[in-house]
Amino acid sequence: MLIRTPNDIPYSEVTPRATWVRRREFIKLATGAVAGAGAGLLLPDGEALAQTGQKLPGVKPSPLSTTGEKVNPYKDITTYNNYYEFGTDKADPAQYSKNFQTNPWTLTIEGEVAKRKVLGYDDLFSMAPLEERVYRMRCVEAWSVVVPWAGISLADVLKQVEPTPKAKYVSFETVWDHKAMMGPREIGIPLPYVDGLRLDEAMHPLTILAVGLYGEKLPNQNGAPIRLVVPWKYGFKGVKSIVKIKLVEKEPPSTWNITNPREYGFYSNVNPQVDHPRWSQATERRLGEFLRRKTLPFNGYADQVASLYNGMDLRKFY
Ligand SMILES: Nc1nc2c(c(=O)[nH]1)N[C@H]1C(S)=C(S)[C@@H](COP(=O)(O)O)O[C@H]1N2
Ligand SMILES: [Mo]
Repeated sequence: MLIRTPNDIPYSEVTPRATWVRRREFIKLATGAVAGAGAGLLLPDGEALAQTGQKLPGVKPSPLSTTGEKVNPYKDITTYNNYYEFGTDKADPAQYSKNFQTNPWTLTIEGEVAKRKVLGYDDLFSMAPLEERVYRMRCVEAWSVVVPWAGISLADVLKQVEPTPKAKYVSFETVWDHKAMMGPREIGIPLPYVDGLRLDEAMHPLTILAVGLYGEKLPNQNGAPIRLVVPWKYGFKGVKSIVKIKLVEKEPPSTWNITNPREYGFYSNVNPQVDHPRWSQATERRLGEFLRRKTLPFNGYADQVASLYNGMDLRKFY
């Protein structure tokens, strides 16, 4: 069984955190019941390890990380993307987002809040501790990926703007950079890309604003410099490159719901029992794997989040 390849060495020197995640998973496997040829797959291949080199200092591991699953290689996470503003093929965002400028960046948090804030990129790091959250991510198109995000708790950020009693929902808006991005007619969805959460979903401890992955700043194709991550919902709720967060009274619009309301609802919780009108949601293909996996209710986070939806008919509120 191959444990270490020469390619591991430069990688471990660049990003010790990511290596730690990988090694932890390896140890678990090597000492557990699972063994055999499959174990070699746990280590991403050397090709996968080229990173941006923009290390994020002080990323602390979080107990809210998903354990017991192989983290996908950097290459899977950064070359198979949905970011329609840069093209609708999975390889487009990595290729066409290179000229997108994310520095300087301004994030405005406004609406039903006592303390409206206009934040620069660096201000984010003073709002809440930067944590590594390893999450399973499930796209509505039935593929999934495990990502070691670096991010901050959205709840910590929202508490600081002091939502008013009228605030019931939170809306998120992507930048629309006409110079670097395509237009609505070319990609078939209205822009800027928007989506939202109920306030209690936004305040849930699993919900984060991600600024990095594998211990480094987010690559443009993954939503640099800041994007939403809600691991129990379909991936499209994860608004990328956010410029505005607005607390509002009524359920905010969502790009996919506007585009096709029959296929995409507001809640979009991962639910293997409610099929997409054009395909089953019962199983998924994990990037890098051949056999399909069963999709779990709430993407495996039911213990933490199912109570948010007590008494709701999740077929109606899809
Ligand atoms: N602005 C914007 N955000 C977006 C999208 C998009 O096209 N534009 N695609 C969504 C979809 S469908 C998914 S699955 C995730 C993909 O995130 P990833 O590329 O980091 O895996 O981003 C979501 N956020
Ligand atoms: Mo998606």
